[in-house]
Amino acid sequence: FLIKKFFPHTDIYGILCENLSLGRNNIQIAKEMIKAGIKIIQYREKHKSKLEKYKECKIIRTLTKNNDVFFIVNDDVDIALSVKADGIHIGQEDMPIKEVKKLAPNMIIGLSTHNENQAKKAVKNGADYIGVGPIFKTNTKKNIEKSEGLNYLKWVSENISIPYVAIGGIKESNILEVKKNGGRCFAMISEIVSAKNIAEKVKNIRKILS
Ligand code: TZP
Ligand code: MG
Repeated sequence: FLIKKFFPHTDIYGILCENLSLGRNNIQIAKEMIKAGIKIIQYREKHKSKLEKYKECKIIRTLTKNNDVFFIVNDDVDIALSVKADGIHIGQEDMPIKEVKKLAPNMIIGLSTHNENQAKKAVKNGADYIGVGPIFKTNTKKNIEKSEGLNYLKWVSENISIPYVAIGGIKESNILEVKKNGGRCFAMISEIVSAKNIAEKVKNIRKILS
């Protein structure tokens, strides 16, 4: 199954966010991420019209496909389907996972979780992977449910059988701590998209992880 190919190893899960990208656009950042060797990219854009998001996803789908990069769309199941993304990522306040599965039966579905109950429920309802966080305090996502952070991650690593991705405030400076608490795949927004030199940032992070 496709997900096995992308999630078993310790690595970076890149998430786009144009507002934090120092004036560069999502397409440029996606190209930089690909050049840096990131193998999972999520399109997450809360401030654009459906049409703009669709157009960007269409381009990023081609770029990711040509470079063997896994492409996940946040929130918009319709866009994910129409550009033939590899997966869709949803949150606790989005459509129920069972309904998303009905709409997109062949797509990887990721669900953000913030506590043990949500994680267990995600597994029961058939999520392919879960987001685990916020691990640390972050300014990137406001109004996020609190989590026990590293303790919650540790619990997931010991109790949950599906792939999981740590997220929230992860940086080069604290990623080793995340790894020590069970982190295997690390989702980052600001640390990557706000890096002046993304390739160098990724290289430095990988050095720390290895
Ligand atoms: N979900 C949980 S925390 C978060 C999301 C989308 C934001 C992560 O952004 P950053 O900049 O890596 O802290
Ligand atoms: Mg959402």
